[in-house]
Amino acid sequence: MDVGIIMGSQSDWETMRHASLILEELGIAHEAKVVSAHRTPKRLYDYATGAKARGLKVIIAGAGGAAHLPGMAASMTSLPVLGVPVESKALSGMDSLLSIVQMPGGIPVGTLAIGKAGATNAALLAASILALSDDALGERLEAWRTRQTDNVAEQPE
Ligand code: RP5
Repeated sequence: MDVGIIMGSQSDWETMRHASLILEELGIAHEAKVVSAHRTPKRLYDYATGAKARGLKVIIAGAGGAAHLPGMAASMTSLPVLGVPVESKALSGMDSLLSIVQMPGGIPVGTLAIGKAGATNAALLAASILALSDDALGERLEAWRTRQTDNVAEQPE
């Protein structure tokens, strides 16, 4: 398992499934789990402290509101942690974004855009990281990017 996707709630899956879809397309082994910093802190501790030993190479963490999951995961592992701010009902994800991006110096979280775009890009960034030591994946990633370019029509209709 190369990539672990974790999210603060079942309700985050609608956003985080887009990360899973991209990883699937690129043939990257991954898992997805609900791990809440607030509601299941022991699950988070066990997940983050055990991630490296289990062979995970990148963690993608999505949460909304007071979104402490990515930062707390990053505090317990030196694996790269990519944070996805989930669009919240009350503040449209601004709360999620600011609480994920404003980490203190020393504990990095690579923070992506709010919502679907962030989940998609977290998976693509994870792929780029993994491709540094996996040429075949690098080729699949290049092919994915080429297909995307080829799919942009010159005319709007
Ligand atoms: C956060 O609170 C979760 O990451 C989710 O985005 C948000 C709402 O969770 P639910 O009330 O839908 O479970 O912890």
